[in-house]
Amino acid sequence: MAIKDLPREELMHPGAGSCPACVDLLALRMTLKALGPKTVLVSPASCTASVACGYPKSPFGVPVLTMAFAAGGAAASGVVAALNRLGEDDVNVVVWAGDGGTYDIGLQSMSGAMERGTNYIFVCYNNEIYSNTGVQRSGATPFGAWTTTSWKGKVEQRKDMPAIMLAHRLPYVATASASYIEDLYRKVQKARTIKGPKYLEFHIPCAPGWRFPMERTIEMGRLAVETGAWALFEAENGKVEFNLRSKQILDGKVSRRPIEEYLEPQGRFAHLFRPERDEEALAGIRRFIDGEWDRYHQLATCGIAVG
Ligand SMILES: Cc1ncc(C[n+]2csc(CCOP(=O)(O)OP(=O)(O)O)c2C)c(N)n1
Ligand code: SF4
Repeated sequence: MAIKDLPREELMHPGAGSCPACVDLLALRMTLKALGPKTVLVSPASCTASVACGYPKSPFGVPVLTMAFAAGGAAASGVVAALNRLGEDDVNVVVWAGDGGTYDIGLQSMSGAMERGTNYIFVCYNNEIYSNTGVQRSGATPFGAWTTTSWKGKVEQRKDMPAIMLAHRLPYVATASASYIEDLYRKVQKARTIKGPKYLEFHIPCAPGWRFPMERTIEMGRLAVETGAWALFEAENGKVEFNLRSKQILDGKVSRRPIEEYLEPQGRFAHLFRPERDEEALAGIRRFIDGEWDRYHQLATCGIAVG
């Protein structure tokens, strides 16, 4: 679907108290367009929750349950159980959590809800940091990135949460990016039609947290995909298919752009380039991304059995 054909109805209204150019809220606005008004949002502590709970100025046109940081999956289980009791079987229940609320503190309640087969969509908007509390590292922060708790650059690699979700044998797992909004919209629409637990993860460049000019936000998301730092794929019943540019890279039709094109414009990686280039760290990042693409080849060939 082209952007001009998206539904006109807005379920997120102007005046939201996020940073200017925040694509977390762009992705959420598009998600609500794809799901429609019969949707309940569960929002664990995060930037989104801060925007949601500024009563009476909440911008959302759907009910929002702001929730304790760790409890996204558990709260969604409760909402789904209540709706079932009421006989309401056409309401979308969506957790909208940051990477902190997904990869780290929210992991056990999300994993439990997935394992119980809860009929809901868990969206991780991954800005690769705890942004709401001032840019701390998370399990999704990439190697080498500056944060206030990794001020010499993070020394660990990020977790692979989509793979952890694939190992839960979910009927639908997909990654997307706020910079490829039609693809993101399509994946939300697909998740809506599938019964059971669905996991979506959206790549969300964050200008203040990653330290780049806000007008480059969409470009930064595209560079992540074009350099292979972020991959777009979806897995229905364990069968993995890569999408758009990521598919072209996987099929060998285009090459990945040099990773430096993505890293260098971001202040969080400035120490890798100035006062002089840290060739060892950059080579480590290149090796890691190469390894990720070797695994993507295997995933696309073998998939994950669901049963
Ligand atoms: C148990 C608990 N610890 C810490 C906090 C403080 N806190 C609120 S939001 C937040 C960061 C959330 O990070 P993330 O989930 O990545 O979302 P983002 O802020 O990036 O939108 C933290 C640490 C909290 N609310 N509850
Ligand atoms: S800190 Fe980042 S994720 Fe949070 S509101 Fe600002 S731009 Fe959005």
